[in-house]
Amino acid sequence: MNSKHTNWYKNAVIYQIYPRSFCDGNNDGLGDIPGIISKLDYLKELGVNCVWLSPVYDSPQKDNGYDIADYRDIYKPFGTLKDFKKMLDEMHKRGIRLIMDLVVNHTSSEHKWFKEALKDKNSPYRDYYYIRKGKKNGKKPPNNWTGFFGEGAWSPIEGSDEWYLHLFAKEQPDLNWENPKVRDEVVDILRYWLDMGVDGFRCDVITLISKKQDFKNRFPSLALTGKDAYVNGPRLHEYLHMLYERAYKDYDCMTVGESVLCSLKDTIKLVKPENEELDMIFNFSHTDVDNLFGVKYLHRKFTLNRFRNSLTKYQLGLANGNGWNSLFIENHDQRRCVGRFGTNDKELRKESSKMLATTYFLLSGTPFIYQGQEIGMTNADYESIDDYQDVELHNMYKLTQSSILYRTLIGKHLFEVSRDNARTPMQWDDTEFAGFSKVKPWLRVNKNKEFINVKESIKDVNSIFNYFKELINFRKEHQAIIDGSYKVLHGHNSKVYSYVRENEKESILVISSFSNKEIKNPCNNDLAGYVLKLSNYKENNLILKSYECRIYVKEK
Ligand code: TEU
Repeated sequence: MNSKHTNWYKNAVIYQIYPRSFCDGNNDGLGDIPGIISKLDYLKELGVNCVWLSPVYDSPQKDNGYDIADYRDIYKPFGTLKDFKKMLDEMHKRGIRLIMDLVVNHTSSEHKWFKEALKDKNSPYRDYYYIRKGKKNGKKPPNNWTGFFGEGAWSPIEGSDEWYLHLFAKEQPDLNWENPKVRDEVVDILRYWLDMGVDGFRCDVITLISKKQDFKNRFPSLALTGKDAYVNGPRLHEYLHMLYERAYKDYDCMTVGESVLCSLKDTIKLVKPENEELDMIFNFSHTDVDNLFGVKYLHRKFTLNRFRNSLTKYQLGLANGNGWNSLFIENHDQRRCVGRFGTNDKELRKESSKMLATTYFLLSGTPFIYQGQEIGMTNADYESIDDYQDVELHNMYKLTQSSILYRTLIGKHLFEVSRDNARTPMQWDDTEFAGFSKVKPWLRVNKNKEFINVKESIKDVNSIFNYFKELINFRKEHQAIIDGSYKVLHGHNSKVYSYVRENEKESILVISSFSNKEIKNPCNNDLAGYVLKLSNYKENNLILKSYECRIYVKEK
C-alpha cells in the first residue's frame, strides 16, 4: 500500500454535529458555523477528537443540506468559507479533526449542472443525470422504481416527454456516475476540501451510486421497488477504489460510507483494507432490529437477542483484518436512543443512557456520538404535524392521508420514528430557547430543556455528560478496546448483554442490563481477578439493578 494513511480513526471518538440544530451564533433561529466555533471548548471538554459535520454546503435546504447546490461554497445562513476555515483551524488547534459530509449520489435540483441539463437538450450536463423518455408517450415514468421518501423514483420534466431519476426527494436528482466527467467532478471536490485541510468524509448513501443500466421494471415491493438495481450496483467497488486512488490515498484522511441494506459480505468488500475503498461503513442492521425488512415504519418489538446477534455478527465478521466497524446508536436520521432498545426515557433516563453508551462504546470500532446524546436528549414532544419540518415525514404523512393501506401499515408509528426527533435544537440551558438561540428556532425546542441541558449536565457529577467523559477517557487508556478480541458471554440471556474485549495485556468485561427490573447478574461466576472500573450505579452487588452497567478490567 502506498498511501499517506496513519489510520488515526482507530483512536478517534467522533461527534456528529447537525449544524441547523447545534448552536445559533447570529440569532436568526438557525444554527451556524460561528455557533459551532463558540462550542469547541465544550467538545474539547467532552474529550472527542473528531467532528463529523452534516452538510454545510450551499443548498436550498429541501433536505436540510443533503441537497447541494454548490459543493465549493457554504450555505450563507451558516456562514462563509472564511468562517469555515476559521472553524477548521480552531478545531485543529484543539486536536479535533473534521470530517465533512459528502453527498454525491445526488445534487440539488438547484445545482447549476441540473439547471443547465434542463435548459438545453445538447448541454454536456444532460448526461450528468439520468434523464429518460417516459412510457406512454412520456405520460408514465420510464420504470416502476420507487425511492426512499415514499415517492416514485422519477419526476417528469415539464414541457417534455422525459423524466429524471431521484432516489430521494424530487429536488435531489441522482448523478450519473457512468459518465466519467461526473467522476472527475467528484474527485475535484474531494481534493478541494482535502487541500483545505479537512480530515475525511462521511459519504452519504454511497452504496447507491452505481445503477444497473437496464432501467427495467422490477418486482413491485412496498418499500424500494428496484433496490436490486440501485443498491450495491455493478460498478460500486470500481468507483470507490477510483476515489481512493485519485484522492484519498494522497492525504492522511479517513472515510466512513453510509450503506443501505448491506450484508456482511458486502460490508467486507467495502472495508477490507486491501480493497482500498472505505475505512468503515455505517451499517444499520442493529438499528433495524425493531423494524421489519429495514423499513422503520414497520415496527416490531425490540429483543436483546436480535440486537446482540446483529452487533456480534459484525464484530466477529470484521475481525482478523476483514475491516473496521463504526459504532453508533444515534444520528440525525434515527430517533433518540434513550427510550429505544428496551430502555426508559423517563424516570430511568440517566441509567438507560449510560448503559446504552457503555454497551456500544467499548465494542471494536470507532464510536460516534450524535449531538445531544451525551446529555440524554429525548425524542421531540410535538403534538401537531405542523411542528414537524422533515421532507420525509411530510411525504409519508401525505401517503398515509391518501391511502388506507399506508395508513394502516405505517400510520401508527409515523411520528415515533420521525427524523425530527433527533433534530430538535441542542439544549444548552433552561432558558426559553434552550440557549440554542435568542429567537424562536427553526424547529421547536423540547420542553424538557428545563432539566435536560448542558449547563445542568456539566454541574452534576453524576450526569450522563460526565459519564461520557469517563467512558472516553477509559477508552483512551485501554488498548484492548482498540485491538482486543471480542467474545460474548451468556449469549442467550435475554436481559443482559455481556462481552469481553481482550488483548495480551488485559481483559475488559462489559455487563449491561437491558431490564427495567432487578435481575441476577449472569456473570457472577466470571468475575475472578477482575476489578470494577466504571458503573452507572454507586453500589454494585450480586443483583443487577434496572439498566445497570459495569466495566471490569483484569490485568494479565
Ligand atoms: O440517508 C439515507 C437513508 O438511507 C435515509 O434516507 C434513510 O432511509 C431514512 O433517513 C430513514 O429514515 C442519508 C442522509 O443521512 C439523510 O439525512 C438524507 O436525507 C439522505 O441520505 C439523502 O441524502
